[in-house]
Amino acid sequence: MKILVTGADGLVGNAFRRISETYTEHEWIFATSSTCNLLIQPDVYHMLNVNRPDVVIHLAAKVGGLYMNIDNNLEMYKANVDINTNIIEGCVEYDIPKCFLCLSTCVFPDRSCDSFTEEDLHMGEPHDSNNGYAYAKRQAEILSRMHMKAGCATKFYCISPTNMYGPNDNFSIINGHVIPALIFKAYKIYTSESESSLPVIGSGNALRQFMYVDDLAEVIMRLISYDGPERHFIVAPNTEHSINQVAKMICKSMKIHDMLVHTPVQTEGQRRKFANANKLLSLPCMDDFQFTPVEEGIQKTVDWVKANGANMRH
Ligand code: GFB
Repeated sequence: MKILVTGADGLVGNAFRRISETYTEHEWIFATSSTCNLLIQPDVYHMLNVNRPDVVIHLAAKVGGLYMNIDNNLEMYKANVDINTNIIEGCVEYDIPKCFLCLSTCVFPDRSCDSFTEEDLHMGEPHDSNNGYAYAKRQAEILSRMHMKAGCATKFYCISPTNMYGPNDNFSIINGHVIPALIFKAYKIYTSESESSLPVIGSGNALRQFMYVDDLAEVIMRLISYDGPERHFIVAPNTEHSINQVAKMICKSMKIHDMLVHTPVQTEGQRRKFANANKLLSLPCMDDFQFTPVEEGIQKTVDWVKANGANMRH
């Protein structure tokens, strides 16, 4: 198959560059912001028309952690609606057989009491800290579903991963997600050989399901030949960790003092957002699949940072 990956310079995009070395039977096209500006519709149409892939894995997005979203909800909404609409309309225009759209578990209704499944996607307001990003991702699910109802040739699948981390992440302390941000802070302590404590924003009691990014690439490759009736899959391990627990794991992996200092903050976002991935995990193609334990994923990421510290995005 000819597989076109958008957002190929990002966290998940680089995981597909790695996994392409295993899935050599496919022809891979890696699209980045420098090869195609997804905000410009004619450029997107040209890319799809020239390449005519069998599958589009659409990963590109304007994305960031809690504190980036809070201050940029309008931009996050507008940019992601435009990017997703151009890709979806382009796939329909050129009858691209399959397209995987990457959503996120943060787009689901803000319900920290119990868990949610794919069917809950539109059943309530998302958390206000990231409603721009959330509604833009929900729009992609709606637009693709309506095109399929209208009889387009493209089969669209929505993939909702939980919080991810790994090599090639955005390690920005301001815009990054919690694990890369904490790893960057720990790396600065490690390189300065100081005894300082690791700064954690807020109480650190929020709970999250964390997934090592290569696991998502493996899951999507297992779904690439899926031909069943389902169109939306949550991808998440059934385990939750508090921010304080992962902060301690980061200190251990970085071999620095595991003392944390908590900085007071306006909001810590959602206290919990437990996503139920049983629909995916019940598929035969997932029989022998194991998620990477968080301790192991964090160690791999810390080792990557120690080896690539100078070039990492931050
Ligand atoms: O990963 P994160 O930025 O995003 O934050 P969300 C997770 C939790 O970590 C919050 C706490 O409770 C933060 O208060 N935290 C502690 C920190 N220290 C830090 C730090 O140094 N940096 C950051 N960033 N957090 C995002 C959504 O929500 O989830 C995005 O805003 C995206 O749209 C992503 O979908 C998956 O998990 O709260």
